[in-house]
Amino acid sequence: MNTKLRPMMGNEAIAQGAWEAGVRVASAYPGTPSTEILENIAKYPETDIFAQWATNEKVALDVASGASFSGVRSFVAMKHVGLNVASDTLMSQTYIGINGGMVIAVCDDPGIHSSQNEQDTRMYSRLAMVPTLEPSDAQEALDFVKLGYELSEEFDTPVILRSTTRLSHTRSLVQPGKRFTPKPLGFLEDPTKNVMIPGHSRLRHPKLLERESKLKAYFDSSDIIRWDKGNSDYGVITLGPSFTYVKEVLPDASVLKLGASYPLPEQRIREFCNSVKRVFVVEELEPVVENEMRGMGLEVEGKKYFSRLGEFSPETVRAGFENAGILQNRKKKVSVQIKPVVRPPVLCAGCSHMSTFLVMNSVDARVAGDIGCYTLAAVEPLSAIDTTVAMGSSIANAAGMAKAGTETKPIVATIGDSTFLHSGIPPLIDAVYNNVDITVLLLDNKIVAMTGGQNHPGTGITLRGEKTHKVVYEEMVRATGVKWVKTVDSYDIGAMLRTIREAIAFKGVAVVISDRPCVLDPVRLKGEPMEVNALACTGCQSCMNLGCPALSWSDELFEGHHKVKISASGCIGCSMCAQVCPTDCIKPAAKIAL
Ligand SMILES: Cc1ncc(C[n+]2csc(CCOP(=O)(O)OP(=O)(O)O)c2C)c(N)n1
Repeated sequence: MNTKLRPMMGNEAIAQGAWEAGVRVASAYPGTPSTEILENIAKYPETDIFAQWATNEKVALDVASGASFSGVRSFVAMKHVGLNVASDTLMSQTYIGINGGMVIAVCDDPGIHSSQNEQDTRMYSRLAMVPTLEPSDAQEALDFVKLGYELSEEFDTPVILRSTTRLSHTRSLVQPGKRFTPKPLGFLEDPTKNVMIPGHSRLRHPKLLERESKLKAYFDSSDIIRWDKGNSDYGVITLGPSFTYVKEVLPDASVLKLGASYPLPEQRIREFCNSVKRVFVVEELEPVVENEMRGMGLEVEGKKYFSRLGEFSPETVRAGFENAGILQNRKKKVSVQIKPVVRPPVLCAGCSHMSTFLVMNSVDARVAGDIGCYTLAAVEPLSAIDTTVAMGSSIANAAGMAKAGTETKPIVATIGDSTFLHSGIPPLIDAVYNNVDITVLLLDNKIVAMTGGQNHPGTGITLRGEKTHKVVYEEMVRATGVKWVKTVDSYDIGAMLRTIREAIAFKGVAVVISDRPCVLDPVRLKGEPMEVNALACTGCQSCMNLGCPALSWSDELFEGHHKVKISASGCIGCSMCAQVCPTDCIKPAAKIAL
């Protein structure tokens, strides 16, 4: 084992921490910014750690819970919204506590870089009364995972390790260590602890309250709550990556760094407040620490100067302290204004989602969308998605629209393969059970494309790249009671259009499976590029409506209007543009040359 200091991404350090802590079972569902944690755990030998992709976050937590019941250390990772899915288990697990230690890494996304919201996981810490550790850099991420297992086992509790995009995806130097191998404990026979029925839960609830006060006392004397003494005019209480911004902006300030955001070390906070004239809390997202301090009767300033929205940076933290009168307003520097070119995310050249959503427009459907790469079809030029709520919502949203009875358009739910397996099956059963008339379009691109191409039960390959059972969607869909199912290659736009029309005409739940692998994963597809015969192109816009990034308008004018050109390096030769061209002017490059 190489124990030399080396740069690691926060997520890599979390994985290293799990391995060093002797974790036996690790489970996750991918989601930015957490995905690389399990990908890195899977690099350690299987004899050390069993690592798996779960179908969703609740399943991931339940697998970890099972391993903990059996007396080994278990680990779970997810993005912040994943905890919504896993929260039902979390709320019982906190009553049960643990047998083998359990750490749940939850990665928040302040600034909504790649999520549907920017909820603050620290709210769940309070709801579930689960201790929550807040590393500021990659070394702490590693150390706090290990500490998490010690706390978990000492206080009989799952522990949340909270990261954010900045920490998860930034590299800093880390000192890796050796693996500790805890002795497996075996199953703990204790129904009052393991079986959550009212009579037992009632006995467990007071234990949570006891646990909370013991943890408070622990954090009051723990060195992860760090006090950097400085100027007594003001002091700053902060945590996570914000700590590094505060140190950069106010290197000599008195700072109380909270290595844990729940429960708060009340004694230390009071001492700190007594030592300075003004106290600021610098925390991203919700005023969680600030409000609890107010509840302790302390005078504190925070969100008045530091936003509840988005991600902090040294600049935003500096601006907050300028507004609070702690730092002088910097003179406006004369600077060259560099305006970055806006590059909105687009579907890839040749993405099979383009044709399916083009067809949605052709049939003028009311489209209940879901979450995945295909959500990009909501924006121009496709503009083909009417609603997007949360993972797995599309089918039940469509069912609700159908039952509302106000819709004049055909109602179609569109859902990706991973999302279908994550949370699309219960709503499909529901739709059949309640006799709704909708079409479901299952977009099987054979990968979790959105999060970077992970495997899932529909690919038949495990996290470690081993072959396993592969879900057969037609069989699964029929098993829910659906009577009308057809699979069609979405590169064949005509066939897709005919199939969708048939599905819409069917009374009841009809399922169309779009069968075409992602152009990037597992292998990058590159076929013979297409070319436009500029003499025949009328600039009619039909092909441009696909939103393919390999297509653009030519600079030169032909007969007074722009024509389409195709980037030979971008085009993968899928031919979808050629299929929709009314003048038949798009052909494989070699054919045009002839
Ligand atoms: C509860 C939750 N977990 C994870 C994610 C991250 N995430 C967004 S879309 C997606 C799955 C996308 O895969 P798929 O449905 O197959 O569509 P594709 O991107 O391949 O088109 C994931 C894991 C999320 N947004 N919400």
